[in-house]
Amino acid sequence: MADGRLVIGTKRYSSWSLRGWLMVHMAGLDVEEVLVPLAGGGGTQEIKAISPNGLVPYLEHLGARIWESIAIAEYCSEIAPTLWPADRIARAHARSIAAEMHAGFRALRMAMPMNLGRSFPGKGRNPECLADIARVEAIWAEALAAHTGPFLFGRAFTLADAMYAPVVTRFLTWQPELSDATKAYCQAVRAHPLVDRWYREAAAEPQEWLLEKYENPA
Ligand SMILES: N[C@@H](CCC(=O)N[C@@H](CS)C(=O)NCC(=O)O)C(=O)O
Repeated sequence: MADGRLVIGTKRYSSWSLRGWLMVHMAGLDVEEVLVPLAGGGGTQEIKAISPNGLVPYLEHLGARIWESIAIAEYCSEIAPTLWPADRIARAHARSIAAEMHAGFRALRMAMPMNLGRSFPGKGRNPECLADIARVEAIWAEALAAHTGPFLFGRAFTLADAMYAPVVTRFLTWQPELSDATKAYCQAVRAHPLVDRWYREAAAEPQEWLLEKYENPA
């Protein structure tokens, strides 16, 4: 029997679920995956009935109940401390940029929602979204330059990379103008075995789960 469960939404669309799922798999937790298809517009009643904040990801593990992806990151790092960088200063940096992702980039998230099955080059751009993209690129450039890649803090895929993985998918879908360093980082994240697995599982989801709002954005 599994040690608990991870509740997530539709893999094609649920960016926060991708974060939690990556973290739980990186930590090697033995949990059952419970996937609730998103209804769209935040109206998934089944999720509201299960999760304390009415949102996914939601983790139950050996008596602990954890919601909010940043809290799931910290819980997973208690089980697997190497998921944050070993160096204190790098770890503080990684936690800071993970927290910045958790708290912000609303314009980017609104203008370029995650859709792993589509490509919308040239669309979704507005000044606020482009400002968010510029800040993401600056964050990534600083970390990549300091730790020489391919991931933000060097050779290991850390919890900071997990927090930004859905941004990578947005960049691949919406294809804004990006630096070469950003594009190389996006390719490294896309090629990570867990990210690739999530993409394959998203592609296998039933047609009935597709939402018009995300398939044909304005
Ligand atoms: N701050 C939350 C955000 C979670 C969130 O917004 N999740 C969305 C899915 S990506 C959700 O559960 N929506 C509920 C719904 O669509 O009914 C976190 O960090 O986990």
